[in-house]
Amino acid sequence: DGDDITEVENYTKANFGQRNQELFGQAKGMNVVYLELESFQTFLLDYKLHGEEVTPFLNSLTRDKNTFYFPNFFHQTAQGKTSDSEFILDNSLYGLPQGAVFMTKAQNTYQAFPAILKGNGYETASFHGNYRTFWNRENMYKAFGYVHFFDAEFYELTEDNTINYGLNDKPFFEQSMPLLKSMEEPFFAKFITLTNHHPFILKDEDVTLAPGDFGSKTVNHYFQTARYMDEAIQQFFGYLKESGLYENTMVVLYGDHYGISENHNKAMAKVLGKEITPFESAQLQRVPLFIHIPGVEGKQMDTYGGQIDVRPTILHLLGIETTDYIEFGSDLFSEDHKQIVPFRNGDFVSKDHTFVKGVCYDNTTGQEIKKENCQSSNDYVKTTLALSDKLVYGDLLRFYHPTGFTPVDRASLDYTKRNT
Ligand code: GP9
Ligand code: MN
Repeated sequence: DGDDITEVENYTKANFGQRNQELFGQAKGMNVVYLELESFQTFLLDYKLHGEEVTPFLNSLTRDKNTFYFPNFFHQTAQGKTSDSEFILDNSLYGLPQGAVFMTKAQNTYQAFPAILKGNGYETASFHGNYRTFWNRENMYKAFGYVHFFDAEFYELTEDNTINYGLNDKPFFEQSMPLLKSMEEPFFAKFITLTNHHPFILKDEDVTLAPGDFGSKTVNHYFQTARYMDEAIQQFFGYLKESGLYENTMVVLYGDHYGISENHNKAMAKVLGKEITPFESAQLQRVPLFIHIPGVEGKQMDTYGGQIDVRPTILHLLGIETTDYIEFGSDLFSEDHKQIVPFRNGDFVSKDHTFVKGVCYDNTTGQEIKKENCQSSNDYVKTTLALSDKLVYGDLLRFYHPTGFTPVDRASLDYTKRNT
């Protein structure tokens, strides 16, 4: 009820909300493109297979002058996989410990990123080469206020250009361009890639890298589909330039969740040249985050953070105040950003420590240390997850009315056709 939302509000306002004054508004009025990189883990970056870079384009982006690259960024998803990552990014709330929040809590009230941007004059859309019912996206996107959902129905799918869950990334981006160009600027456009998805298969003609030889078919082929995605993204950047949108568009790229599970630890030990201990397993939950803003000087940001922190970070870059919203993450550029990254199961990685299955590790040595070292961070993680869950389970945002926010009118949204 009202008391519960006040408890959550007091907590998030006391803990988060800080900003970096210099970067606030640096991307004001720009288009925003999100590129969700399916199953992409950070270890792929700058990895060499058979002496070759696996992802040359993304590698170059880590050193690009207009890009902030975060090597210590982690996914925080659980059973909801891709949908969890979408939930966390669009709301700065955690997914649920069991099941997928997209499936079970789509009737809740949210004050999500697309709805906030709409209120700031943006046209909003999600683009994806699978059908709108998958992960219950159709219903959850209405709750988030996406005006358009360009799902598989809006693309030409053939036997030849689909694998696995849907349209391959290259034709996906190619066919997305007319839709993107038809949008009113400024726009927010989220593209969810697909090809780099388990079991990581490609048509022969799309293979440009020999498979790995690590004793796991999954791991061996992962490098090939990651290469394909890298090429697709490079092409997309080319399309943005050709269309004239590039200079006025901030592009945010992030990994949704791991691609290689712990079942492949033996192969991963060969890939990385070290044993995959529980400590290393936690480190492997790194996924990349890139924020590319033409005209703004970027750099490598060693800050520890997670998907929960993306929304406040991006809103601040756009010059949009977040103090009226309930958010469980904080601006990655703020001095006060807590460098503690909760995982959904209560484990965490912080700047100094890693806490897995009740054991505290020192990040620099990877050695077990006294549990007390992890105590204060552990308390924080427990509280923050519990309060986020309280909000989601209780549908508490229905009692919360941010100043200047226009609630979403779901009934006006129909993704079977193009909304106007
Ligand atoms: C399906 C795609 C993959 O549309 O987003 O979902 P995942 O299996 O990664 O959760
Ligand atoms: Mn996924």
